[in-house]
Amino acid sequence: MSLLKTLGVTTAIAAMLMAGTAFAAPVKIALVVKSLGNGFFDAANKGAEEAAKELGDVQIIYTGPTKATAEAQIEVINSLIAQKVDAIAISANDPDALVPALKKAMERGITVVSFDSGVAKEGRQLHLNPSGIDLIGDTIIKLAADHLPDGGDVAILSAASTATNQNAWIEAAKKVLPTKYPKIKLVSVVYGDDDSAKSTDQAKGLIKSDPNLKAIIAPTTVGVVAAAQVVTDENLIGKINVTGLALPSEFKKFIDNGASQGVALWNPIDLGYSATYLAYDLAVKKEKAEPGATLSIGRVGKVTLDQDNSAAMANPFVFDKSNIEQYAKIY
Ligand code: RAM
Repeated sequence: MSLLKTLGVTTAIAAMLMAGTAFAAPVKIALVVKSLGNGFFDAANKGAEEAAKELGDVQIIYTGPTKATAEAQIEVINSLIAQKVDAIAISANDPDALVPALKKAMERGITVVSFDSGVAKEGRQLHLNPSGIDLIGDTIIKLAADHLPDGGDVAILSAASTATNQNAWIEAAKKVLPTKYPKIKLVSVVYGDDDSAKSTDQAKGLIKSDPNLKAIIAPTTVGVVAAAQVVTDENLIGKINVTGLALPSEFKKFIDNGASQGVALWNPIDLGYSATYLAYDLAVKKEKAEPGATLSIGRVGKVTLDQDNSAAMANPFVFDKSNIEQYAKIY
């Protein structure tokens, strides 16, 4: 066989193999969450799996650390880089600390998007917020204020002290407090790290330190359950209203027993579905993340990226006695 012919055959085989790889191998998308064992992220993973099924050639790697810290997430990211995943969709425990690891991922050709809790602009291609930050900030205060016509002391039990999303919502809440809710006094903000035991201790501490406390606002699905359990156990139902952001399936019992008058959230399944869809479209180069771009997200519709390549989905829903049962069956 002449050299030319040999080269031709080799090239043809290489091309066939490459085409084979491109079509046969699934697109590996890692859904990296703040911490495992959190029902909110399990629901988001359901949505990710739904998107994967719809897209056809996607493998979801649902992963995250056991504790909601940035250091632990960096380890997860480094291992995903070594595994050569195609995309990472991450909910961040810190906006800045993850940037170097995620930059490294992008330099290796891995698509990086953040969802739920964002990464600073340099560390991701786009960020997907579940809803508008100001709207969530206002909603969490309103949920407490609506049941306090005479005002009173409220406290916030948050997730990790570095969590991008909770910190942004708390800032937004503080902004509207003096003008929209002048009779509501925010006495303290504490952090339970999305850890059930720590959140329980923090809720107990809030109650102990302020005998006039009227509401605990926990903008975290983990913290809100812990706080409502403490209020129930300490026979404070009717005295302290627990509110914030809660997963209906986990929280229904506290609406039923009166520890809470109502909570809010968005659909976490849709959030995971959308994050996966966007990560896929960027990874296969179907879409480009740039300011002003309108991106399709399957059955959820479309989002438009702002100047920071961020987008927000729908308004939060409020759950109370009238509707929680119906939502608790879904997520
Ligand atoms: C917890 C997490 C998550 C947040 C929800 C509301 O599960 O902190 O990031 O979006 O609460």
